[in-house]
Amino acid sequence: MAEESRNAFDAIVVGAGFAGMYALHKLRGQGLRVAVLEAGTGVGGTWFWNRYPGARVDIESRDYGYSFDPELEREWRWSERYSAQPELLRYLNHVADRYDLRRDIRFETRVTAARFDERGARWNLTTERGESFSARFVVMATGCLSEPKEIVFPGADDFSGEVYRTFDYPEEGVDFTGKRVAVIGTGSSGIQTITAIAPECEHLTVFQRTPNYSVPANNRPLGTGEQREWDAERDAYRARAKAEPLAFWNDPPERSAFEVTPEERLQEFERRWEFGGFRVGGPFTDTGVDLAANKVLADYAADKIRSIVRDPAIADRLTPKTYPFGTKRLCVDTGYYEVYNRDNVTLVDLRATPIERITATGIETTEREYQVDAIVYALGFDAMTGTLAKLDIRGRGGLTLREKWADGPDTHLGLMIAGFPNLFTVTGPGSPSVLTNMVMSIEQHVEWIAEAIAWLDAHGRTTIEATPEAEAEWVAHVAEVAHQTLYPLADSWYMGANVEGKPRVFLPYVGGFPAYVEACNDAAAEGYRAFRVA
Ligand code: N01
Repeated sequence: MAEESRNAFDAIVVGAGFAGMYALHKLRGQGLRVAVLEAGTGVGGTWFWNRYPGARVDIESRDYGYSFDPELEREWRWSERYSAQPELLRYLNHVADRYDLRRDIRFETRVTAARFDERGARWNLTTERGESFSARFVVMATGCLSEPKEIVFPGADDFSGEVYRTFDYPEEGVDFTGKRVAVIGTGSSGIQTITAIAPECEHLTVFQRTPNYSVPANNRPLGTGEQREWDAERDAYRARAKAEPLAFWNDPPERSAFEVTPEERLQEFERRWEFGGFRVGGPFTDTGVDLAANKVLADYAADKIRSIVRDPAIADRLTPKTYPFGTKRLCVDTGYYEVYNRDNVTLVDLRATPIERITATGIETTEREYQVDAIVYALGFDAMTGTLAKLDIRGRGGLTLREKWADGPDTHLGLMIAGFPNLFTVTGPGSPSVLTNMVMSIEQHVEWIAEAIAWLDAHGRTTIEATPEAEAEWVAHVAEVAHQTLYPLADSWYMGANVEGKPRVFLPYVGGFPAYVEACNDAAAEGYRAFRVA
């Protein structure tokens, strides 16, 4: 068979993480000829790449697994309340085996370009190795946090020691015993890395530009009894979770912070802190939308930092002051602040003393040089749009996605883009994605996409794409609901503010999972009127 027909598919899925794996399973089950193109050597997406020490999910294991097959849920046993990266990767490999996914996944196949051929109504894809593929449908399952930020420090290439990035940390791990190590960046990846490696380094120097709020995970082993109880109530639990804005049960607040006495407020904060995780972030109905309510929560968190960190000057440096609580992604930790009570850990405040350059032997700030043997960069990602904009994706008239999104990512429902027919994005900008349980959002997207494809075929249609009008309306709605919250006040990756030159646009949809699902279901129920179907 010629390469042309061998590599011609009904649908090509890009990426073999949670989203791509389910898209393959779902579309293949619908009778389509599907291939998944994956840059890595294995399945797992985020959990394949991010193997840094301490990497662990921040949503409880009970929620962070597929729900599409109750049998899969019943047969898998998580060992901890919050799963660590190796266990998540084992789970995803188990899923790949259980549904025989690997036979349709091409590993080490990095897509570099996708062009829409208007006459043939097909997408032509090219890979880094120069292979060509074509398909009627393309499902971009490329993840929200998959394009790491560049290392921009002058002299970075001159460093003669070891260099690591949290994003593509060595699979075999690194032994830092007896070494002086620097970590730059204190987001979730930095915080988990710092907590994990501090005890083993001879000395650890943390370079912090903006402190993050971090709350305890209160992680613990899970008993089989507990998991059997979950099995019994599984259907009701999943239904309840999907009715929540975050698509997981987060003990939603019922009262305003000012409807209760200060003592009751403190009690509620403490109850949530003891429980751990994201529940700390939503104790009252108004902490996410009202600055005064937010401040009482921020003050409580600052007190907690002061109560843990013995040196008041370090505690102060670790306390966020430039944005409301929860408007940057909350970190969920296991002993993070305690790290700063160790004698072998130094915290450098880069706002006070910025990095001037990396030297052959260390990191030079405006104050002094820190000699280190290894640097771990935890600088974050060009989130939600970076991976897609980096690819050479061309739709109708040769328009590139990069050009189309120059002022911000326009999509309808985070699923489709006007001018890019039959190209679907899973958890794209404008979808709730990173503000929800990603796995539930992924399942909902994949199911919507599969249904749209089935509808097209059943109605003898060839292409579907968002209309510019529907797209403009959705983009305005996404911005409107974001601006009803405090989120836009932070220079976060949610706002695109962590990447120089990126438009300042709130990227995910904050209106909540149920409202979003309703919008998607309505779009399908009304015969895809908000889409151009041909
Ligand atoms: O990235 P980040 P991340 N000079 O962008 C600093 C998910 N996740 O990989 O805030 C100096 O949060 C930057 O400083 P600033 C989760 O959704 C989940 O840690 O820009 N510093 C910041 O401190 C998370 O939110 C899990 O001032 C620079 C850090 O680098 C998302 O992934 C675990 C700098 C980047 O933090 C991203 O997290 C890990 C510079 N030039 C990740 N550039 C869990 O499930 C950047 N920084 C628990």
